[in-house]
Amino acid sequence: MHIKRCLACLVCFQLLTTAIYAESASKSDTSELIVIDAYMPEVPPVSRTAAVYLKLKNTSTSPFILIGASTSIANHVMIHQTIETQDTVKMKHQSSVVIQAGETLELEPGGTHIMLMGLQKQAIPEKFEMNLMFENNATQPIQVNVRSRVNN
Ligand SMILES: [Cu+2]
Repeated sequence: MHIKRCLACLVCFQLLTTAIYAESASKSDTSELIVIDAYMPEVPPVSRTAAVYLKLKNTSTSPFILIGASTSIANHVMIHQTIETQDTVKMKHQSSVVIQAGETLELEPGGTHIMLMGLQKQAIPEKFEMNLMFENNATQPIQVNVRSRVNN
């Protein structure tokens, strides 16, 4: 009898955790976030860093907050902001970027970008996978095209 009750508890507990998981999964839905033209300008083979630019269109009614990204071709990925003063260009780490409901955020040269650091030494492919991370455990896998500097 005691064992039976324990089993019932276990089943109940599993149902509960499944329900909690399902709820958080619906919050992490990024289907209403459209990624447009994600690209990385080609860098020389000796370079250990590169920038990724893209547009993020939020077609939902609530904001998305980009908090980071990851990719297998770099050891470390950060959100950076370019700050231009009279004679210097600096890059500053930014912990998050908000994409407001209905807005399109442009990560473009001279502004906010995704910085790849510790690039892997093997040749960088023409396109690679990156995973965007948002608040509420939301993620969005994207494909980044490497863009030749000569042709563009
Ligand atoms: Cu940077």
